[in-house]
Amino acid sequence: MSGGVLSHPRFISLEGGEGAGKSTAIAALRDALLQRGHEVVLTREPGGTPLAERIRALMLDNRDSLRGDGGEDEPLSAEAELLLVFAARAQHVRQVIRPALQRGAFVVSDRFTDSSYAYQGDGRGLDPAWIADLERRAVGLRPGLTLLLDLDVREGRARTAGRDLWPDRIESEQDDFFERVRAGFRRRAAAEPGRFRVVDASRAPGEVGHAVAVAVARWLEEQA
Ligand code: Z5A
Repeated sequence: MSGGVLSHPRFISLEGGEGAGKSTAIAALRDALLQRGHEVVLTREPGGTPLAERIRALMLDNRDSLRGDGGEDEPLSAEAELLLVFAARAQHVRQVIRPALQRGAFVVSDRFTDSSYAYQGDGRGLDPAWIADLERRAVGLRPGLTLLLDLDVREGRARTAGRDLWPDRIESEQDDFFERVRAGFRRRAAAEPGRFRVVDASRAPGEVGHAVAVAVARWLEEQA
């Protein structure tokens, strides 16, 4: 327990910047757990439930979901963005994550609250004390293990360049935003070495997957 937030040993998150390879690495992580006979629930944030996925679409859509009736743009404020990701998370934790943990499954989430500290805190400049308060009141749960896939910002963006016809609201940010996000993730990892494992994501996908599987295997041994 840390400040009213419970750390759960079967709850694992993957974090990192755009193009870090989380979707690819998550398969290696799932396989490492399945090989040991565990039930694994893969999920993602923002999202993971039908309602939370609708909130995700609202938060990330750059095109028309935020237009008023007259067709005028209505920019989403940083504050509203933060509250939307926490609304989605509150729902996700209660509908999916806690029930799965309670029945003994491992839950692997592509992003969790560390992303809010990095993107809304370091990226948008919102007060981390407010984020901590939301984490405590609306979530109350933290992963026991967080794998941070660390990658040079330009390299990550080069990997995803041209992927989407319309980049989403976050993808449309400039490099300096993503540099602040990366620095925020690295600072959190350095401050919590017991929870974080930093993986060099510049290597080939197979090597990154192997590093993730090894990190999880070691962590499971430490828990035994
Ligand atoms: N967000 C937030 O602001 N606050 C919050 O609290 C939360 C989230 C929870 C989610 O969108 C956005 O929400 C995210 C933060 C924000 N925005 N950003 N940036 P998302 O889930 O769509 O975005 P993402 O998590 O960044 O997804 P991504 O860009 O697809 O990254 P990824 O999952 O880490 O990468 P990937 O899909 O595995 O791979 C991307 C490409 O790189 C693909 O073409 C791969 O073939 C290639 N790849 C992967 N690994 C390698 C290696 N090792 N070498 C070469 N190429 C590779």
